[in-house]
Amino acid sequence: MSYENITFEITDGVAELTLNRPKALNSFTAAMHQEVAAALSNVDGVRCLLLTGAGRGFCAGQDLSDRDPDGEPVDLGYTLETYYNPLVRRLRALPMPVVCAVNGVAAGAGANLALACDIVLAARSAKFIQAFAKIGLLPDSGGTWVLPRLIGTARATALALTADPVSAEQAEQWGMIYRVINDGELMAESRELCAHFATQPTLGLTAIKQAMQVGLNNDLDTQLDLERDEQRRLGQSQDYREGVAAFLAKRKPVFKGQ
Ligand code: T3D
Repeated sequence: MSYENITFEITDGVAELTLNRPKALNSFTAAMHQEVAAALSNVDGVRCLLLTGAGRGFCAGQDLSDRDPDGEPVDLGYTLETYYNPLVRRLRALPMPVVCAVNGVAAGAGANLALACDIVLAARSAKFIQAFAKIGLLPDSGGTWVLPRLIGTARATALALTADPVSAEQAEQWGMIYRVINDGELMAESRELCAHFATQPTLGLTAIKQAMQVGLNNDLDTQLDLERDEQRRLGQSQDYREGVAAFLAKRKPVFKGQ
């Protein structure tokens, strides 16, 4: 499939998806949503996904020029149900680590899509803005769920109410993202991390991602049972055998993701 609003390439087990409407800070139109959804349904054999944006921004959320304030009100519940919610669910359910390289401003749904990824790296000049309050909306794309969990209710509520920008450095200090990287090094470091994941035991990485996602909402007994069941399953994998064999033989493991 050819794309007009994104670029999507798979190389050596790493899929790189770039939001590519830089003139509008990669804000989402229905067409871009459809292309992202198509790309994310085409990831068989992929062992890591890298999500980033073209140009100076990562993503400014919904393209507001698609909304006509003088016309009939659009059913925003419909657009969330049709586009944003499935995208958040898909990113979290993908069976491989999803790394987000936030190359510039991430605003509105753009900020929360970044936070839906497993690992968020951000350029030092990037910022995160819960822009919704400025146009009379509330944070969507999982913002009201993920933000309090990452940075606590006090900061999450204040950011949502004020739409204050948060610098990448502040986001790292608060635990909202994993790491800040100098602007010129962001893509090389993000690609290096993804290339590393593509050589790792993918079944185990998927289990880690999924256990972490449910862990915060489970009680300890439920989570201990889950760890037991997953460890039992992973103990049957080829990659587990390979990891132990390589350790004992003092050689580098060759993981196949099986
Ligand atoms: O509608 C639904 O379906 C419901 C779902 C909603 C989800 C949402 O995401 S709602 C929130 C929508 N997003 C926003 O409210 C953010 C709007 N943008 C901004 O506040 C600012 O652009 C930024 C803070 C992100 C960046 O500011 P700055 O000063 O760095 O850049 P700029 O000059 O404002 O923007 C550069 C260009 O991108 C500019 O176009 P121009 O003048 O050069 O032709 C600007 O209009 C365009 N742009 C930026 N954001 C959007 C956009 N165009 C359309 N939609 C945008 N969201």
